[in-house]
Order: sequence, then C-alpha cells, then structure tokens
Amino acid sequence: MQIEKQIIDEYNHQLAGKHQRNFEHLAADIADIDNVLKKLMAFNVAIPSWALGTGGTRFGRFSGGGEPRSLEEKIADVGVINALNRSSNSISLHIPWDIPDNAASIKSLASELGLHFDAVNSNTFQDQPDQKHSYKFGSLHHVDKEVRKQAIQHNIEVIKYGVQLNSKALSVWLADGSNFPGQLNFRGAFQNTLESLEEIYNELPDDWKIWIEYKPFEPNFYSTTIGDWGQSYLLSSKLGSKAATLVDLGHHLPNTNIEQIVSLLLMEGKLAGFHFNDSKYGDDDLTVGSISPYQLFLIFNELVEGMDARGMTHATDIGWMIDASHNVKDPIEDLLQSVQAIKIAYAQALIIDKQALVNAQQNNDVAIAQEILQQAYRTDVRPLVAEASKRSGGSIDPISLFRKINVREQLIKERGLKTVATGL
Ligand code: LRH
Ligand code: MN
Ligand code: MN
Repeated sequence: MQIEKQIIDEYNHQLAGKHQRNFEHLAADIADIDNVLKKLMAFNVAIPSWALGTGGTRFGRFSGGGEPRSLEEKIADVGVINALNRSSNSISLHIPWDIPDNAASIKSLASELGLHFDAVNSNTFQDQPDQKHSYKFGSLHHVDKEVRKQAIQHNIEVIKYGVQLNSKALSVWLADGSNFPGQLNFRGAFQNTLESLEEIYNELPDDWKIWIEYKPFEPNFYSTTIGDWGQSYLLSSKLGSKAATLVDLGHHLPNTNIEQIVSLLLMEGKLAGFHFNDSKYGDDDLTVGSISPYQLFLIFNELVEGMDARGMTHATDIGWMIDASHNVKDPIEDLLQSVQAIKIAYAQALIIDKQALVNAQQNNDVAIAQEILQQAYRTDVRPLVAEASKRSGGSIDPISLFRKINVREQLIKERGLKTVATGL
C-alpha cells in the first residue's frame, strides 16, 4: 500500500491551526531557526528490515497481523514510514534473513518509493540449514580455520549483495565469545577475529566501510570477543581507515556513559554510526527514547558538538540506524515513535546555547552548565520536528495519521492476519 500525498496534506491542514501557534511560539526564541529546520529536514535514519515484524524475544512471538511476508513487502512498509515522517529513506538488510537475489527489481521498487539501501548486515550467529560448519563455538574467532573461512566467505557474499543494491557499508556483529572461564584463549580468539576481518576488509570496494559492532554479553555470558568499544576500536584501528566502531545503544552494561564513548570515537574519526534503541536492563531493543530520553539527548549533544567541530555533515557522515524490535506494539508505529524520539533529541541538541556552554565549562560553572543543557532538554521541540516533517512533505503527526487512515487494517486485508516476518 502507498499513502497519497493528498491524504497527508489534508490531515496537516486539519492540524494546521494548533501546530502553527505552537511553532511560532517556539520559533520566536530560536536564533537560527532556519538552520535548525534545515538540519532536521536533511536528517534520515535507516529502518532495519528485521524490525518490521513483531519479534525481539527468544520466547513467543505474537504477530499483530499484516506483517511483511517478503523483502518487497518490507520495502513497502519502509515506504509507508517514510511517506509519513520523511526521515526514513533507507532500509538496512540482514542476510540471510533477507535474500536479495533479484537485486535489480528490489532496487527499482525501493527507488520508486524514494528509498535506498543502507548498511548490509551479515549473520554468523545462527546456523543456516545448508551450511557445512556450525557456529556453535563462534565464527570469525573460531579455533578451526575451516569454520572461520566459511564465516569470511559469508561476509564476502554479503558485500556482493550489498554492491548490487548500492549499499556502502557492511555491519558485522559477532556472537563469538565464551560461556565459561577456560573455554577460550582470549588473545587467540582476538587474533583469529582480526585475521578474519582483514580478509573481509580486503574485499571491500573502495567507497565501502566496515562497521564493527560490540556487545558485552548475550548469547555468551562469560566473555564476548568484541565485548566493548575498546576491543572494537582496536580492531578498527588495526584494520584501517575503512573500518570504524558501530555503537548500538543497548550494547552497554547498565550506567555506562555512552555519550563519552561517542565523543571520543568521533574525535578519533572512528565512530561508524549507531544502532538506536533503548534499554533498561541489557540488549532490550526497546523503542528509542522510551526509557532514557535524557541519555539520548546527551548523546546528540556530543554528536552535534563533535561533528560541527570536525566539519562533518550530520545527514551523511555517520550511519544512523534503528535496531529496535519487540513483541507488543505495532512494528510500524514503534518505528515511527523511534524516529520521532531521535529527531526530538537531535532538535534539542541543536538548540543548546553552545557558546554559553563553552563559557560555563571554561569557568567551571557547573550549575550553569547543567542549566544550559536542561534548558534545551526541557524545551518541547515537537513543533520543530513537526514543521520539518511538514516542510519535507511528511505528516505533522505521523502516528495519529497512521491510525486515522487504518494502515494496519489495510495491510491485514492485503497480507492476512497470520503473517510472520523474518528476523529475530
Ligand atoms: C545483536 C544485534 C546486531 C544484530 C541485530 C539483529 O544483538 O544488535 O546488530 O545484527 O542485533
Ligand atoms: Mn545492533
Ligand atoms: Mn543488539
């Protein structure tokens, strides 16, 4: 299904009076409002193909119906999201959950909807029915060279799929680790991982990147071979300039200062980008901004400050992706909420009085530094996000429009009630 522009415009028209009042009230206090809107309008975050169905649990999955049954239908769903918010113009594929064998037609379908392909993700954390060697004891770090070779080959295949789709990055997340002390030689595992990644790195086209994700635990509960940003940074430094560290917000132990990690990776030119989600306990993959919106804002504060200092373009120099999925909400509504939360945090970071913050820091004026940050954080910037969306041709209120025009009901009619999308 596709959402006609006219429907979006009509609904925007209905909301226009209240929106205009709120927007003007807010805009009057923002010095560089045009610049803020321009940046918000240019901002896009990729939708993961695996989040378009209900999932996010190793226990029961309870489909809400109308889930995409094929890659084409996943692309259609991203088209719906992007039509509503104008900030989700790409999809990130996970292979072999997605098998884009018919690259030409997949690509043309995506471009008809104004979409392109973000990073491609490899999967050596599950065994596939036809594979020769098992990943039970790891993949790129495995003690057996034959297993490593198989995993390397898979990553090279994923690059090849990505090239056909015009992706520009390979995301690698390894479940490799150990469940018990003594199971692994840490240095051996790290060296094997590095050598395997070097072989993959050598296959990257000139304009490609490899993004190395880290995670402290799960599915292994004693050690993970790429367990934290230090280990990922070490690998990406040794690999070279095409390699960088991917920060999945859920991949940290509780209370980790993620914004500080972001700041330093950015300083070193080694911040690949993000998998956005939220978490209370571990890798919960909850809707972005649902648990710790202040942390998200603090991360965006570092991003805005650090990227501006390095002359980076927010829209293109970093990989922005969502990696959230769960069991109880409509996946499209959930993704719309995640994108809104990210744009809200971004807008709040954009309106921080940066010069005043620098002054407060230079004067060790701790109270005022906090006031400055919280002044921005406590500002209701939703009218800015709504205005940016409207000016880009999207909806002032994407979720309420999604409900109002009964998108899910139509998808259920088209696809049926008992559909299960591939993914976690
Ligand atoms: C691992 C992870 C990684 C995978 C995705 C499905 O927890 O975050 O990014 O590719 O989940
Ligand atoms: Mn992730
Ligand atoms: Mn994860």
